[in-house]
Amino acid sequence: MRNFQHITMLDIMAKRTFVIGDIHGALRALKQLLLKIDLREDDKIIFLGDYVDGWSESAQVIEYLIESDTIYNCIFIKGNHDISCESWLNETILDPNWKLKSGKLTIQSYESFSSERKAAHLDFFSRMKYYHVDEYNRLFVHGGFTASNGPQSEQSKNNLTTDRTLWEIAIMMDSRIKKHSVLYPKKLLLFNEICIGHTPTLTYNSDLPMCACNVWNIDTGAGFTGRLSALNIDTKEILQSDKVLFLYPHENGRN
Ligand SMILES: [Mn+2]
Repeated sequence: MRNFQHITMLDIMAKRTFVIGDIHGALRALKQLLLKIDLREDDKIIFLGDYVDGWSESAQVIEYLIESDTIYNCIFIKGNHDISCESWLNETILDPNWKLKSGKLTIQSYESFSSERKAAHLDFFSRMKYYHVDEYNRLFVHGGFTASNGPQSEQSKNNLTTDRTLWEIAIMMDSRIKKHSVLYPKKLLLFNEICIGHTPTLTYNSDLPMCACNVWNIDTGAGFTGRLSALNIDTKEILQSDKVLFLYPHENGRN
């Protein structure tokens, strides 16, 4: 039988994995959240993408993530907004609207950055993963996937950053339909768990991470009126920043 002290020691020694949702330029929320997590050096952090566009510190968020990567075990998933920012840094703008709308503050945030730092950021964007599957067959992706065989078979990698149908399938499912039922979506069974961002839970009047079937949505609307969230994927403990709009009182974010 394990005594209490033994369990406590195991808890302390357990490696933790946190999944963090869409940041959207909110460096203050990110710093606050990481303090709440009280990170240890052997923790793993999986960031679900959309680091930029929204609040005024997009370039600073990227700089902070590059730094964090040297201290902690981090995995960076690529979001649709990151693709836009990467294209701009690369001088191959795909969407001219980005410069005028969601990218406007992001471009401003780069004003004080040298060309060397911009090149380092471009390199960082280019190294982000479109999806990650861990040793427990858990999938981490920004949007979702449509291919029935899984994200590796997706027609276009960009779909992985923009898809909402995976989440829509999960959330529409009747909770009485269990995994062994023929009605259960086969796609979801490819993975033990799936973590996504991209579709703010604010859409469903919640600023907490949501779970539907085996899909966890951790985009709790930090770019809008919500908070930045972290989910401990093993214990399902949730940590959150303050409402981001209170951290940037003179800004509008993506609202
Ligand atoms: Mn987003």
